[in-house]
Amino acid sequence: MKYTQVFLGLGSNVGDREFYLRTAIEHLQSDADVHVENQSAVIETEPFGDIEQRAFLNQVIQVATDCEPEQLLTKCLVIEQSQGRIRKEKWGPRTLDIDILFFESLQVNVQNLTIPHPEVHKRDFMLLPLLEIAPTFVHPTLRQSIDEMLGAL
Ligand code: PH2
Ligand code: MG
Ligand code: MG
Repeated sequence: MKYTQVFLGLGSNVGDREFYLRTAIEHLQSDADVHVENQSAVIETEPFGDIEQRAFLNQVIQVATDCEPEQLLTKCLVIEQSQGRIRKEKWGPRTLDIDILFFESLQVNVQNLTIPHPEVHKRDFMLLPLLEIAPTFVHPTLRQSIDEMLGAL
């Protein structure tokens, strides 16, 4: 069985933020098709973008999976929903956000899924945790290391 190495970005800025991140990882661990291989530290970050919201907790985890990208996305959305996420506006406050940042070096561009995550290189709250658990990873289209992307911010 071919397992793909995937990096997932977790974020929460509503309610018991630590609980939501921990529960997200537990859900992924209990999924037979997903193996959680590494976890960054949890960091508290100022809201990025034009939003006045509570600070986020962010974390990046590495998983190995034999799922296709869209299957994995569906699993992530189901977990978000199980944690009470309600989507009203884009970039609204969220109990739990699980974003696929990288799916090894694969590129995906379908309606609701773009991989690599189109903003990953602009977001220190994704790059700093990535630097911790995947310092040698190179962005498959930008061809920049995590270090280089952080340096460009
Ligand atoms: N997610 C967003 C928008 N802004 N800011 C921080 N600090 N952390 C996030 O996870 C985040 C954000 C949209 O997904
Ligand atoms: Mg997000
Ligand atoms: Mg998301």
